[in-house]
Amino acid sequence: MLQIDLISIFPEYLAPLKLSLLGKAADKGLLQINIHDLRAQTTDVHHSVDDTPYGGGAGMVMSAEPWGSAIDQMTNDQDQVDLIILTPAGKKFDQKMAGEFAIKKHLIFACGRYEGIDARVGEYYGAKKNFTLHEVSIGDYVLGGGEVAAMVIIEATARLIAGVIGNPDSLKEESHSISGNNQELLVEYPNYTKPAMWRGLSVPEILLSGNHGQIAKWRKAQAERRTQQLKEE
Ligand code: JD8
Repeated sequence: MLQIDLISIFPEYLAPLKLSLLGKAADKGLLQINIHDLRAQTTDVHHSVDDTPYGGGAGMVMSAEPWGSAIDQMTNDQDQVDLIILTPAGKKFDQKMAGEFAIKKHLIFACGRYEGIDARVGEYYGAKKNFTLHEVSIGDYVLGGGEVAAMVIIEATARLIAGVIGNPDSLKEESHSISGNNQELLVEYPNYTKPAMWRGLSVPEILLSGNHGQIAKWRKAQAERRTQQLKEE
């Protein structure tokens, strides 16, 4: 069972993780999602979590402590932990990384705000033998914090866990998971459903033919065409 812990100063932002597919998966005991308020780990009367940056500059940086006590509280020196610090300067998340996270035992997501988290938090846990540190970004645009990124990663990861999505076959033919001629990952082919005619638009004849061999060939060709098109854009 995959244990997922998330730490944030806006825990309510992460509440959607308890809904629908992930909520049901947690009910089925396929994964466990725990959401933690960083301020619960602060000891000062103002529950402060940030301070001015050494070396000057705009904005505030998140202090290393309470992150230390928050992470220590949910880990020990034995059990393997994968600590994911979200940052726009991180390694780009993709389907391959989702597959790697889906077979882990314990994922901790550090969802920062302000200008980010004091870099020594990653340095400290990156040096611990039972920790693997992942500094991850979901894309080349700037968000206000790590919460949304963590939810994207958890949605993409959790649905790869056996039993989370109803029909595992649908995983096989998904974007970024079907391979083309030279094993390159393809995006999905276009899908259609009833009615056969909608606002004057018809469904490609081949899909109504019942000829599954020809349909599979057509779908692969569509996936390759769209993949190539995206490359040229
Ligand atoms: C974590 C604080 C905000 C970022 C000053 C705006 C991921 N793909 C992504 N884009 N942005 C993030 C991200 C942004 C974050 C934090 C992740 C913590 N911020 C900062 C630097 C500029 N503000 C992200 N994953």
